[in-house]
Amino acid sequence: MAKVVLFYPKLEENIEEGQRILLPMSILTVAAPLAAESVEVKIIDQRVTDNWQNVLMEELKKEPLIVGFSVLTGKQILYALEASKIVKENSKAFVVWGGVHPSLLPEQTLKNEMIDYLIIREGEKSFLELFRSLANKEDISKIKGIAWKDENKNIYINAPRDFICLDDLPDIPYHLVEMEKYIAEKTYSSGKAGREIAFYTSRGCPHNCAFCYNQNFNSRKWRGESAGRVVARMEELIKKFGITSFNIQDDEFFVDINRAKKICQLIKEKNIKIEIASSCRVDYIYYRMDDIFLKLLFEAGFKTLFLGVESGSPRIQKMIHKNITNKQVLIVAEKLQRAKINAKLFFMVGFPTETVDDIYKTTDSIWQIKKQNPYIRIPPWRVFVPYPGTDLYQLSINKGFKAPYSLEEWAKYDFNTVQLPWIARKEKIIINNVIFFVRYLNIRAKKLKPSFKHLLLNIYSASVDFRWRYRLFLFCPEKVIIKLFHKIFDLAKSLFI
Ligand code: B12
Ligand code: SF4
Repeated sequence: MAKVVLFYPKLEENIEEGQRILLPMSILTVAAPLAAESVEVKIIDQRVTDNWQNVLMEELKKEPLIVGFSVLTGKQILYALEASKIVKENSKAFVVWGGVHPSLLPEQTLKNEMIDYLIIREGEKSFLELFRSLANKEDISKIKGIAWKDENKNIYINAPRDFICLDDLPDIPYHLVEMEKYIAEKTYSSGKAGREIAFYTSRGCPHNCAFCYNQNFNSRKWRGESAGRVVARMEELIKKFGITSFNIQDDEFFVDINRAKKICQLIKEKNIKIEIASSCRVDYIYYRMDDIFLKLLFEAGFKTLFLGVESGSPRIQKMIHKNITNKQVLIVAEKLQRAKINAKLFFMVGFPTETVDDIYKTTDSIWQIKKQNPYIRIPPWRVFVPYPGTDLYQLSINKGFKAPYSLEEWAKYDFNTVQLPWIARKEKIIINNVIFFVRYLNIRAKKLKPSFKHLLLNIYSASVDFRWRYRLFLFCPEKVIIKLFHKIFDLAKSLFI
């Protein structure tokens, strides 16, 4: 029978030693229905495959019917294009792209001559049907959720497919990947030794954040797997791979609060000892979770929650439809502290129309939160990148942002290269300095081993408090010295350890 190769392209040029690599769930789940029908599937994850070109070439010799690629906006397009070119030049296989980027910009993506077909949005059913039709040389014009082009390069986008019921999906064929490559030996939440894996229990999100792909990709529709099945899948991973920690990657795990409660109760009833980290909206904790619920969460293993705060400026919060307030964030931080649940608060900067004053409102809000709970972690701010299909993408264009016009241009697109015309030189300096100094706010939240370096870091981080308290981010001459200091220590470490 015809065979299929599924390729997960790199996301960035270099993968650092010890860097966490998450399961390529997008292609594993697409492989599931094929594997259930005994179709031979080979997964190549470029991030973990040495000599991936040779591996791909070997697979092409076996004449697969399709080579499928999973593609997010940004650098992944570049690597997907490189590998698609190899497929086109060395085989007769059809090249099929799926994932967020092709789903958001199907016409522009399909114009590229390396690509034959696209799967738009969820891929499990559409890809299986496309595979069957191509294998049997049948008509594809009625397959829902795909895009294709004829000999004259006319592009056709078929009718969309309804969302899939997650409980109907076949088991994930973990045997198709080398699981050890995706099991982290430290938990993301507590940093303790363990065996952690990325885990998915739902898709989509009903909220309307103006920068988020959910507005378009999931049409703001949330779909959850039933509690029983979630816990059964956790037990399978614990049994087969010795997993002790689950890093939930759902867009929003807690949309159905009763399901979340049931999952926790099941974990407790079955006496499953695990750690869990997941994202959660601030307002969910504020309105829906009392101390009893948070105690249940903690007891079930939820030791860390990731909260998207994004901005401390009420104007920006409103503009991005975040629907939360700084007061809620403070109360939630306190609630989580009481429940002994760690919180990581995520912020973004560089929104269109954002001013220096808005940025300072965010630094003020971080300072308030840290004063109340120094153990709250604030990862470096992310710089806003306009993604197609979102409200802010259109606003960004209106404000002078030049959108990429081809797939090749999108391939160069990431937060390091995107030029946001509304960020003037002064804002840029402030943003870079805030991103640099945010790590020193976290130092006291870490339990560091005593050492000379950490003594100095502790002393220095105390002085950084001044910057946060008095908004001193424009002129930071000591940054150069600190960077040098870090370099010297890293060099000394590499020479003597
Ligand atoms: C895990 C994750 C990562 C991982 C990488 C993924 C991995 N496997 O290692 C890490 C942490 C490295 C990461 C990095 C980034 N990510 Co990310 N990430 C996610 C996350 C949380 C889960 C992805 C996932 O596995 N989903 C589950 C699978 C089942 O869904 P799926 O991938 O959509 O796949 C389905 C369909 O798309 C389709 N499909 C997908 N691929 C294919 C391939 C074929 C052949 C077929 C037929 C079908 C198909 O079928 C699948 C099943 O139905 C998503 C949000 C989310 N919950 O999905 C964000 C998300 C994908 N990330 C996003 C972003 C923005 C980033 C970053 C750019 C962030 C940043 N500023 O650094 C970076 C860099 C990525 C890049 N382009 O360079 C955006 C994507 C926006 C976009 N336009 O592409 C998302 C949607 C988050 C968001 N809310 O904005 N990310
Ligand atoms: S709550 Fe999170 S997942 Fe939902 S729309 Fe907002 S950013 Fe996206």
